[in-house]
Amino acid sequence: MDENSPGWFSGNLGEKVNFKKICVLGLGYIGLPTASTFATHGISVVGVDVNEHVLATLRNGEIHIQEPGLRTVVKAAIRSENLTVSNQPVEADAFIIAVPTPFYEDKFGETSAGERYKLADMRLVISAVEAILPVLRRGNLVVLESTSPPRTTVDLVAPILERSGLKAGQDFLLAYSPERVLPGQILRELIENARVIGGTTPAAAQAGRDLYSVFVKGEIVTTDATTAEMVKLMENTYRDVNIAIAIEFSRLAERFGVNVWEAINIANLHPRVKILRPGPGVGGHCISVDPWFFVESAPDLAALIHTARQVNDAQPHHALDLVRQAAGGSLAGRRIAALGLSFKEDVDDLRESPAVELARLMVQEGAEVRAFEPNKPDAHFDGFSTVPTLAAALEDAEVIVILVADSEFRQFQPGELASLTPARIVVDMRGILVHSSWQAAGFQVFTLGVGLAMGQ
Ligand code: SAJ
Repeated sequence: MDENSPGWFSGNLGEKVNFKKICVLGLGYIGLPTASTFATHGISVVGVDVNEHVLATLRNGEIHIQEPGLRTVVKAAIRSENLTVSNQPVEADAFIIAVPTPFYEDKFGETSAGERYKLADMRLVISAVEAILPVLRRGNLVVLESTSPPRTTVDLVAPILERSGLKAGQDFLLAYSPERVLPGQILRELIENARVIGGTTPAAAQAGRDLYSVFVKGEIVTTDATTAEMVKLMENTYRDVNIAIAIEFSRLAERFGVNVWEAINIANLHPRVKILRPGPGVGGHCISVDPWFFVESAPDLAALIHTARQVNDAQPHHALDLVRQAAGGSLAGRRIAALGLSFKEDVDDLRESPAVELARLMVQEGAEVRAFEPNKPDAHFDGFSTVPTLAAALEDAEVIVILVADSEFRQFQPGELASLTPARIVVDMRGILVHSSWQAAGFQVFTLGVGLAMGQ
């Protein structure tokens, strides 16, 4: 449906709304950059979070998450006095909800074929919407940014807000606008990416456009709220399914004695093929979560999406087989340096990280794991510890496992590394090591997706 579709944009779009003051609920990876960017663009912003530690950190001029450039923007926002923080919303022209939507760890749905699927935990969205109720006023705009199952804005958010006695579309404006930024590049993508605003009414979409055009330089596309919700889920599901096929190719390559990395590079020379990269699994708080929202909402229609999730979720176990093989058949008592714990390269985010999962599985098999994550040197887990330096992880290791393609690891010189460790076995889960130079330095190299016929 486009803006000219009959019946959709037939209403009065209203005057251009001039937003002076907004409230951003949830000061995490999306809310904090969003709040700060609005503030540095002259809008008065109250950032709301229920976590007192987060508020105290921000009040002290510090930040609680790592993201390139974020500290500078937050500091500028606070210095300008346009950004203040609070534990509850205040009256404002617009409210942006950017709280997490995880899934339940202990509750599952079941398909008619008896297969389990994960269920979205919407409690943080519900409490954020409820927190707005006492301060919601006629003429306000409320925007949900949290990734959510289709129809959440219409079926979950609107009825809660209407408990105020005000009616969505009539007394206040309600829209859905997903964030689409890539961790590691959030501040640039927030401004430059195209943005979709889905209104529950045309006027709401238009007001959303007025709000985000304060800083968005990419194209702003308006549509209805449920389409915008689906767009977000489609983007991440598309990526998840494509990673699943890359992972399946890597398993096939191992079976057939092929180097999948070479095969992918060659296949990608085809003008209409763009195969992604296999790895130890799919993590983070988006790609490994969002496809479940489709499965949950329509299990009978989402078989391919469900299978892709199962392939990706099983991958740490497959990666474990490779480590076991590299270690000579058993991990019991073996000292393993696990390099990289974050869900992907060059970020500090360990949520849903396949690297953490793989480290846990190695520990369960009796390995002594010393993990080093350059972007988060002080993480703690049951059964294994992180060490603050690469040297500490390597000093008495027998096997080195590279889990994440951090820039630091990409620049490894095998000769230098050999002087830091007695280990002469290295397992590469990301296809970043050049076998010949590592072999020349005395290492035996095992790479995910590289079949044994490649001469290991
Ligand atoms: N991964 C692979 N192989 C690849 C690409 C990724 O194994 O070829 C793995 C990564 O290692 C990681 C996971 O997938 O574990 C996800 O990483 P990612 O870089 O694909 O995506 P995210 O989670 O950092 O960000 C995604 C982005 N969505 C898309 O690219 C469609 C981002 O634009 C979204 O804003 C973000 O999800 C989100 O918040 O939804």
